[in-house]
Amino acid sequence: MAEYFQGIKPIKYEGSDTRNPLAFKHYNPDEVVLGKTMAEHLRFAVCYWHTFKNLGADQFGGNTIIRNYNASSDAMETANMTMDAAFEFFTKLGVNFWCFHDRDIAPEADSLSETNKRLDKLVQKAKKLQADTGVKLLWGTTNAFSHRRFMAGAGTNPSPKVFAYAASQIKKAMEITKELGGQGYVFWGGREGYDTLLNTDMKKELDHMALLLQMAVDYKKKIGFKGQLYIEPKPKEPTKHQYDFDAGSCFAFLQKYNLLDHFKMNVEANHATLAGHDFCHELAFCVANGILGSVDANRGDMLLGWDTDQFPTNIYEATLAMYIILKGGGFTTGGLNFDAHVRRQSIDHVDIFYAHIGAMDVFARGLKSAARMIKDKVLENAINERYKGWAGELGSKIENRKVGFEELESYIFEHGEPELQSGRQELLENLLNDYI
Ligand code: XUL
Ligand code: CO
Repeated sequence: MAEYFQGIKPIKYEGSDTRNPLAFKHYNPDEVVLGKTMAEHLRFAVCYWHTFKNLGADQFGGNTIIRNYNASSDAMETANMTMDAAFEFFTKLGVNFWCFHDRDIAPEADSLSETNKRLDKLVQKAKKLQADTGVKLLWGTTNAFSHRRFMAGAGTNPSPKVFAYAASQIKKAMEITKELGGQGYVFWGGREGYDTLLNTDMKKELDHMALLLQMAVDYKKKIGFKGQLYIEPKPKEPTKHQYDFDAGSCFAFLQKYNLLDHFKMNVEANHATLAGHDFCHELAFCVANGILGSVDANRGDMLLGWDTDQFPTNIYEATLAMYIILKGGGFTTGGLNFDAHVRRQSIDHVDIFYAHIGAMDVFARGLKSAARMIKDKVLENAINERYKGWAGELGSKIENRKVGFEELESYIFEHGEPELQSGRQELLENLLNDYI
């Protein structure tokens, strides 16, 4: 079989002193941290769309990146070569998982049935490559946002015929995700939103979006797909406003439409910042509400207001993120999927290795620091101290609804002004830095 990443050997852990840029300094897959290996904690996944299909085009210019597996004028031959290259990459990098959209792996044909036949060919190939390499599918998904038929949305489209098309595509994508043993299935509502209220029936669109998800839940049961369903929040882009704005609005939506038992969140760092939150806020909200599922690990740029999908490099953020994830019980079906692409000037094949190695090392460092913080109970002790009043008599009376407004008023008349305490933010920031 052709080798696409020639000259690159499997990436090994060499420790923090190595100067080899094609080695891990911190990610040591078999090293045990808090009772599990780093590989089991972090569950790294490579995404197909950015890593193999993104060729550097942006709003102002076309492709800059030339790939040796993208070399055939025959679309199916290119799809086959791309998949061989992808599994070579997963294996050399040493990740255990991958993620894909249906349209990433097989090109669309003139009809849905023809497209599905093409997809089946590539799915059989992926099945064999998964068996040969041991690489597993973290999640599958549908691209129901790129084709012009979806310009006004998929589930939220004003036309029931487009809704039906999206449903058919999701049906097939769920089948192939099951066929490949996928541990999850993601819904990212790429165009499930609006550009102008002047042409939008918002209530109808929200109801229809829920209907599509309810049908997906029914079909999941019908085919016996055991994977976890996820919603991936994003506030805008491509539409002006997306209904899955952030974890909070998704949580409300799932409750309203009785879908909460069936979905968890796939939190993407860059989507969090677009929503005016930070990554850790979204993670903490999900943990607090029992809906953290998986993570799209990437970052935006402080000065650019769009979804730049850059590889994560911020050790501070990765530490706090891993702390929140570990405190939330860690990943079960989910993992850290690098929904990120190299910059358009990073045109060499080796650049996608550098990008992933750096990102994996960042999260490995984050994991190790977070584990030490958990062992030493640094934040836990400080937080317990801050809320300790709630363990006392007054606190437990309030929490157990033993008192109402009148009793609380009498309490204050009797005891007077509450004593105040420092929030200790600066001290805690210093402590966090000590662990990084
Ligand atoms: C888009 C995005 C998607 C989803 C999957 O911003 O993040 O790639 O992760 O459809
Ligand atoms: Co994403």
